[in-house]
Amino acid sequence: MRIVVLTGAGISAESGLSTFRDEGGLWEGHDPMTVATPEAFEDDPDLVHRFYDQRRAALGRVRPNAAHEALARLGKALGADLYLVTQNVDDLHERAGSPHVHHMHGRLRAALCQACGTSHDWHEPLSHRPPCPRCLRTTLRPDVVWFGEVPYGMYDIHEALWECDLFVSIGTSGLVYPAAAFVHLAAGRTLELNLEASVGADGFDDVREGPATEIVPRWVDEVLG
Ligand code: BJW
Repeated sequence: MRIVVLTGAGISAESGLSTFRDEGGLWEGHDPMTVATPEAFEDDPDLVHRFYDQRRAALGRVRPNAAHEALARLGKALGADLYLVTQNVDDLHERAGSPHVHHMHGRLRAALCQACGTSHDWHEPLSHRPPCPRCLRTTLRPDVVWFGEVPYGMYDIHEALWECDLFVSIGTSGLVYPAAAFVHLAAGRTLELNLEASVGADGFDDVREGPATEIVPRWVDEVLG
């Protein structure tokens, strides 16, 4: 059985990382959505760098939870039959042991040089404008996908959706496209796992509600029999 799993901020919530739109999602009094745009970066790069530096630093203080671990178990059992795509820029799937993770909205632990286009693994702050290790210009930005930019690897995702027997969406509000439309592109059955049904829940064949650390391991156990 070929399965595509899409994850969103809700899967990392119980690890201690804030979601974007749930209560308490404010950052320094800003709606996080207002800093996740190229225009915000152009207008106030210090503010945007600070936002991402804080989130990158927070990764060192959190750990994968039972939901990430269950998906890693599924990935090891299914091999190429599991396509795991995440909107999250954290690295908790990798740290839980998932063999392949497609980060459609980029990664916090990567910096993209706007001058030479190179993406570098990056664990340090960017606020102090370090030089690009390749071209030495001080033009690094977080290698994440902001509104108005094209998510990474869309062709591969579409291909996986067209060929899947099951599409499972975990912990995402269904408010951000193109991820919100994946349910309509999936060839197979569709299942939503969320703390509470999302705005797009009507588009799924089945919906299960509850915290990810409970409902994801339960679903994985069912799949693995
Ligand atoms: C739990 C839980 C627990 C909590 N257990 N669950 C069509 C129609 C309308 C608009 C558009 C459209 N197509 C494109 C657009 C424009 C735009 C868009 O979608 N705008 C909307 C606001 C309307 N989209 C874009 O600009 C995208 N680009 C694009 O479309 O390019 C064109 C193109 C596409 C494809 C091919 C060719 C061309 C880019 C979108 C980039 C989004 N970037 C961000 C920031 C990334 C960097 C960063 O992290 O800072 O991505 S925004 C932010 O939202 C982030 C997230 O990945 C994304 C989704 O958020 P998510 O994960 O759903 O989090 P929340 O907070 O919204 O929800 C949390 C959920 O968890 C809730 O449901 C809770 O219930 C649940 N939960 N605790 C289980 N314990």
